[in-house]
Amino acid sequence: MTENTDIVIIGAGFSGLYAVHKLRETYDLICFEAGDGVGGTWYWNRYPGARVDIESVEYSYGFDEELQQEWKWPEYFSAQPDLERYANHVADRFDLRKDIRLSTAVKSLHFDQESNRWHVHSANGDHVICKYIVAATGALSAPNMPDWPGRDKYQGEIYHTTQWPDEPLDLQDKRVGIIGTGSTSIQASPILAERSKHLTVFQRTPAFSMPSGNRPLDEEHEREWKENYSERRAQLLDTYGVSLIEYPTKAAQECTPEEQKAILEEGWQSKSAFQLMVAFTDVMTNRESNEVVCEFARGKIREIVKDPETAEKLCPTTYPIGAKRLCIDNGYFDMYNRDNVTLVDVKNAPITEFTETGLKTANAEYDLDVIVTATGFDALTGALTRIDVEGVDGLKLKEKWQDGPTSAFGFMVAGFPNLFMIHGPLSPGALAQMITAGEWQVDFVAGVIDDLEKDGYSRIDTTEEAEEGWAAEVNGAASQTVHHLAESWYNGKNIEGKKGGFMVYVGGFPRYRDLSETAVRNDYEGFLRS
Ligand code: NA7
Repeated sequence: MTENTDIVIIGAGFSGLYAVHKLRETYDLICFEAGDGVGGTWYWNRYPGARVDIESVEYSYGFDEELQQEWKWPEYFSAQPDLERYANHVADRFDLRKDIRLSTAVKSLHFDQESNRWHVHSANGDHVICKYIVAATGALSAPNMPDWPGRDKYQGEIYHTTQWPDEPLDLQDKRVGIIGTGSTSIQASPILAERSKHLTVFQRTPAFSMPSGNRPLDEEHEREWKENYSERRAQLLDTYGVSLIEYPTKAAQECTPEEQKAILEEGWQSKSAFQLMVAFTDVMTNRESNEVVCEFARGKIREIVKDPETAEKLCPTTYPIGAKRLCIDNGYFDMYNRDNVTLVDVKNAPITEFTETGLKTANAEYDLDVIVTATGFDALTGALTRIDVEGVDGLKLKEKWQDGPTSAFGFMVAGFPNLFMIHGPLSPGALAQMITAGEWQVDFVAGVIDDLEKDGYSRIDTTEEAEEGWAAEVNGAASQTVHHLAESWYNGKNIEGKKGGFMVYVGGFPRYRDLSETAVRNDYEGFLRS
């Protein structure tokens, strides 16, 4: 059966849920969600230790005053079950489920340029014709699973951290191997080490990490936030959506070594995630200042990890701090002082294959009962390129993006009319606070759709010139920072063969908003309406 609606929303994560709430005030819509529950990232990532790295009082919705007053977060940095509970609460409270089809992955999106309508097919056989697509598909939702040979012959259990089983795993007598040392592994490993007989960590690139300072949410702190929520939410949009950081006034070189040390020590103890990245005004823009912070963070690793050889292996030396996502941990480095944890370097001796009993690297074999792949994501583009998206004249999104993603303001791609991305490639999404920034993006898209309807247009597209202009803005901003000096999911270098440059806009959320809103105000400069 073919159905007709105004808007199809893809994804019932935090942005998708808000898009359902916002857009159905005016339009008919259907939201497709691949998972069998809502919450997106916080539905899929249920590995032990999964926890947000931004304080929950701000990493939460601001669109409804009663919701934000009534909801109580138990901790400063919420664990996955609390975030999933919150997503479910929001879905129920605003009666969103009636427009959401769970367990329904979108398989293809084809644009019919005669009727200016999208044809949406799901893996379950749904066929929906709609005018607009809102792709709230998530920046980190397409898992990366390196395809070493021999997976079929391995007799043990394998779990990607995004596909963790619902039932608790009994690991007590098991030898567990975890591949990867990004944020996910840094959160999961200390817990796996406690629960298993032995944990082997396979590390390709060591990570910078600082203690999260997680603790039960202080009532005074909560009250203070709740009393000032409206003002605070507005302020969040003037930063990256993270207000709890203390912003510095001095560059590293303006401080004596003693002052530097005192500031960094305070940052480390600050109980505020990411403080090291802004310890000085120029940490993210000046390589020398950045190195001061790197050396401080390495010093902490050497202090915590008792075995000097392991400590050295854990010290990042090949990229600036903050250039890859800074990790936040609860006892990660200390874990290496346990007798049942081994660190294996797979940079110099890479993993080559699965064996019947475990993993083989270029110089050794490891027997493992359970292998955990904490190998990250085909970030920013993967969720959409894994769908067959076809725009005008048979143009496939995957082909259009084969040398790297293009977009105007991270929300539209030339040749794919009426398709709007939330947190798309080249938007600030992945480096902003994603709930607040997502609410802003959904409101912005809703405004564009309202304008089109009001003015009687049936189609909006952007142009290649606009995409080139935006690419120049994105690259210009990235080149001012140290971000381009690391290989990470920000630039796709974590995926073998993935092309393209830096995929996140780091020119600041206020500038992003200003440029996007100015384009709209200037009669949709860079866009074609018909
Ligand atoms: P990340 O940060 O991309 O980390 C993935 C890890 O997996 C990282 O250490 C990778 O090493 C490692 N990896 C990936 N492929 C391989 C292969 N083939 N061999 C060995 N090691 C490999 O993903 P996370 O899930 O930890 O975090 C993603 C984001 O979620 C995070 O930034 C937060 O925003 C939340 P590499 O560093 O590429 O050498």
